[in-house]
Amino acid sequence: MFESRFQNFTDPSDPSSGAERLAALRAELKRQGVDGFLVPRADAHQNECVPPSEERLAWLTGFTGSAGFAVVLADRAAIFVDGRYTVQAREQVDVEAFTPVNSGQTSPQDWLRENAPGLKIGFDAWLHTADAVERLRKAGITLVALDDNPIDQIWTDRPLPPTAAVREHDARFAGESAEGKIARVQEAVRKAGADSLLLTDPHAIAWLFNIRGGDVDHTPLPLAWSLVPASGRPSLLVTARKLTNLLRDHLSEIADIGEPDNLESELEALGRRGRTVLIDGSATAERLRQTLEHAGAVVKQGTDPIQKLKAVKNPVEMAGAREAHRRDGVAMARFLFWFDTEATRGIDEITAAQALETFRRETGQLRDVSFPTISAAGPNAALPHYRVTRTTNRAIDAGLFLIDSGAQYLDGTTDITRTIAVGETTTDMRDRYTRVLKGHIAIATARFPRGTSGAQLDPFARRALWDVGADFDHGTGHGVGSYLSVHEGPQRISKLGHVALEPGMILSNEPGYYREGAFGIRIENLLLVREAEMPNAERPMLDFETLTLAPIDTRPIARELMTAEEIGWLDAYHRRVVAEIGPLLNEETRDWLERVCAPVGAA
Ligand SMILES: [Mn+2]
Repeated sequence: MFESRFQNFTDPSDPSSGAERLAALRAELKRQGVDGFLVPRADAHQNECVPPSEERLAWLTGFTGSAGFAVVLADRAAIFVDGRYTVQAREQVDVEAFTPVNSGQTSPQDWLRENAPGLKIGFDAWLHTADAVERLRKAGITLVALDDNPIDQIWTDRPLPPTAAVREHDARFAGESAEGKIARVQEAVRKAGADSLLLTDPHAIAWLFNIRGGDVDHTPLPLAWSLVPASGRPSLLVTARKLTNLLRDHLSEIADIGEPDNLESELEALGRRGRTVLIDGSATAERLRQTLEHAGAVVKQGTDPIQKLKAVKNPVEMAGAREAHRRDGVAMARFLFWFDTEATRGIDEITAAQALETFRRETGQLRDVSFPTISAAGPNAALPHYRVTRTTNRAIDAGLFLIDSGAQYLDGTTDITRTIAVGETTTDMRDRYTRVLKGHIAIATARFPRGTSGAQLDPFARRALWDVGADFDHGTGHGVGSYLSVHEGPQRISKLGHVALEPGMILSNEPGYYREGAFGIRIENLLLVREAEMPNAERPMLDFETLTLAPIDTRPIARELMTAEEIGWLDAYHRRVVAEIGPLLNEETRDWLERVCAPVGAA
């Protein structure tokens, strides 16, 4: 009945080939004359999603999480993962071959200092940022850049690099011409005192030139490079076969189009003329920094100015986000109605994920899911980054069911989590559910002076949990792109979110609670920062417009824990959901929506 086009539920790997591949790698390292090798989970663009041809860490170790790092020495090897992935690493990796290490406790450089004093450690300078290499060198590690990545020498069936078609991102979605954006970026380059800006982040390039691609899963990125001079024409280096003649002609009006392989010769040309080139050392490959430096360029390290420009949505993007969320709200309402009807008839996590994707596809506008759906029943929901596979798939039975999902539409990217009561819930579940909801409402209703950072707001989401000695181990919110990545910076609501929130930024609001081995809760809406309407305010104030429109389950609410103001917010939110989504539903679904959105106050 339901199918998935944009996600699969296969078990990605098995640990069995780890030892054999590790032995082959060690032989190759010996041939290249180094004592060890670093294997990051990264490509030359430092993407969160990498194409299959860049999945070297997964190929070598079996580990498929979005962040990880392996160090291979002649007699030992370790895989470093953060707290989110310790369980997954033990399941996916041959722990006899690779010792799992919690990177929150021991960094690769600490481990190397301890286990590899004085050894020559090889690395691929395309895959490590300039900043990361500097940290390792400062820690006293002897690094040797290898021109031929040793893994590529032994990975015989390595997939080819992706060549997905690049498309123009239409002005009616982008809201600003590429020319206008280029002029704004050039101004920032001049302000930074640089002659040229090197762009290696495909998100920035997609935004700047109003193009989108399909080189990685779930984010419409074109893998490409770009150089933006302080004045004159930028260059855009993208594989020719990704462009139609029409798009090439169009882009040629604003940029010099070339092949990605030309990047280093362009950098060398800048170096020969002694130019100052701005790079973001936290995102630019060490290889490119070296190339610039060796060619005689002045390398200026700073932050990529596009991050901030891209984060602040223009009025067209804001209107698009609202439209995308109404459309997504229709799919969510249809899904939640279906779930309420079917949940007691024996469905499982995969069926739920497929059903939701199907309802989204039936909007006729779905380009992709914005990440693999987290469809998690019972104890699986206690893993915040759970991904369902055929092996882990659980039947949905009494308790709490968590579903975190999102969509890519041309006019906007969505990300929503709902936690749904199935049959009976325990007092304990209802208590924690209500505290998570209180945290969600505290963020949604926050008013704050201009200049306030996400770090300052983050505790709002936690207070009701802190009251009972509980907490959750992830940030409260991340930035979201406009038909781009579902995770974008620089703004975020977390302990580390030191960037001031600005009108036009989109953020998620997703407090949670996780009880290992038992259940998990998260309630997530996307928010748009705006100027607050406070006529008597003594300073410029900001607040949030909630973009996401879907019912929040009221059944697991412990009403006695809620204040009148909190109930007032929830009832008003539900009135808005009914008013905006109701007219777009068939009668049966609309009746259901009105029922589940009934005021809690009147219960
Ligand atoms: Mn999210």
